Amino acid sequence: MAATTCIVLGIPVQEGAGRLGCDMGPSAFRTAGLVTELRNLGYAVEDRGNIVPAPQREVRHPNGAIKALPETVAWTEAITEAAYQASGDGMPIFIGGDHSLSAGSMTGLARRAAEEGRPFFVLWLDSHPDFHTLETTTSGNLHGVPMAYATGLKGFEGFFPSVANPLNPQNVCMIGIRSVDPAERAALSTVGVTVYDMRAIDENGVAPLLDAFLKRVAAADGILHVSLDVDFLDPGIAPGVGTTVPGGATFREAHLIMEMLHDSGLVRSIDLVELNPFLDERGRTALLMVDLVSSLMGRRVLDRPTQSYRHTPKAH
Ligand code: EXY
Ligand code: MN
Ligand code: MN
Ligand code: MN
Repeated sequence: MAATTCIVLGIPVQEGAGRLGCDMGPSAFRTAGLVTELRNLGYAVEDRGNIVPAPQREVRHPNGAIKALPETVAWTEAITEAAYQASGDGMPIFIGGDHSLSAGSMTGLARRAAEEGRPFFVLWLDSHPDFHTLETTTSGNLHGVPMAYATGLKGFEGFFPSVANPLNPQNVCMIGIRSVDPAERAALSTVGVTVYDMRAIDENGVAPLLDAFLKRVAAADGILHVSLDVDFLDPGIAPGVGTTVPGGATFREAHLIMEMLHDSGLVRSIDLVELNPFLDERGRTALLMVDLVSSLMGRRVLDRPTQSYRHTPKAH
């Protein structure tokens, strides 16, 4: 089995989301057996507990849509540093927490990739591109900005740390997109992010879309980070998230992506974000996310004995 040590990092942030509840995400992932599942697959696992952002001073932003902005400079710096350190010790698995945490995970990982002299790539599995700046967001919810921030768009100065190693948007592939605001669409059209919306999946299936991207990563000797937002999945199988959008990825589309990622050997880290246990049904969404991680980490379809599938509610 892989010598990789999995470094589990809980980041219980919820201020970036429009609803409370994501701060319970790390606990739900642990309750769903994430660590045990990884150890059963033969990995050494170091659970580093939770990074709990210091109490945030409230700061005001000129964009009136942004409610009292938690002081995200200190918050993001803490996550960035933890991500940088963890990526030097093994495979970081960031368990959130809302998607604003990826502003820190991606910038910390990008710093590590830059030090290794290798290009940094991101596979973004989400119904949203999260490509707003603090000036364009109309909701004021910071989980809608991390990719714009990490790729170095302007409009974050003074409210987020400056980005030392901006992510090249041409090294980003988004799959599952089906909810985009006009400002995001305009910004995305100019920077070269590869965006596969749900129709691209409907017409092609996930395999050729992902295969083309993985070939680019491999050809560039790149380092790949996966950012998996629960709302990538269809709400029918993953209700435990505050921003559900109908028409999402099926169970098998999601697992096929994870199995292909494992086979590629390119993945160095993953974010598991936006799980909201308060909206879930008996841990069903957390269990599905852990099941997807098992596929990412090497469990094969044929390794699924009858009792292993824990997501179907007991028939009686
Ligand atoms: N684009 C909308 C906004 O900016 O509020 C919705 C963002 C949802 C973000 C979730 C984490 O993916
Ligand atoms: Mn997201
Ligand atoms: Mn989303
Ligand atoms: Mn049967």
